[in-house]
Amino acid sequence: MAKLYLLTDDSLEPEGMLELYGGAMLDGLGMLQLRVKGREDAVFFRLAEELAERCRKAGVPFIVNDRPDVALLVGAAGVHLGRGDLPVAPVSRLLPPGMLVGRSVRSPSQAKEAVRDGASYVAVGPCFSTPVKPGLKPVGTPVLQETVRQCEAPVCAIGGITPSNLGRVLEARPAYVAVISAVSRSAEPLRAKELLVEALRRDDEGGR
Ligand code: TZP
Ligand code: MG
Repeated sequence: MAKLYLLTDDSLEPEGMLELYGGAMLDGLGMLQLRVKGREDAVFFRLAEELAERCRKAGVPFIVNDRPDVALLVGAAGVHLGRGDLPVAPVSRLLPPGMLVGRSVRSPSQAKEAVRDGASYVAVGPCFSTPVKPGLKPVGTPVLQETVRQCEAPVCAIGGITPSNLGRVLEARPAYVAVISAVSRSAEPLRAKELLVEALRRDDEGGR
């Protein structure tokens, strides 16, 4: 069954972020990623520490975006590295065995390279155009499908995923479906998350 991988919306203020993601939002998630841009390290660290603790209590793996040092310091389940971040190989040598290293990719060949370098999962996207990364050309679901087919590690679909295109995403059988705005910019974020979790469960039951 595909699991919901929720990323924090970096347009929120730190307090709003804790409030939105630190409670009932964690129920039913496959993973939570702290994604923060342009904040002081002290602010990033405090958010990471707090969300790591809340995820531990909720039993949700907690991933820190961009920063292996912060992931290590707060005892996160792993780190996610984008195309412009540190390379996968040295980071996976640095982190203790069992800590996850995720990598963003745009093609099956990038996915296979990331896994060779030690990535634990790859995130393919953006699958569709997204307000979060407006300059990035979507890769489309055929690339997602091909990556799932060729890559040995779990594949996460990301970018512009909404309830209305979720069906097309799930046809590719990703291990994770990642979203930001489908939850955070919905009128009822908690309800939007619940509906996504429910849709993933229904898809799983339909497929068995
Ligand atoms: N990486 C690729 S697309 C994306 C990231 C962080 C943005 C995902 O946000 P949304 O709102 O689910 O499109
Ligand atoms: Mg990054």
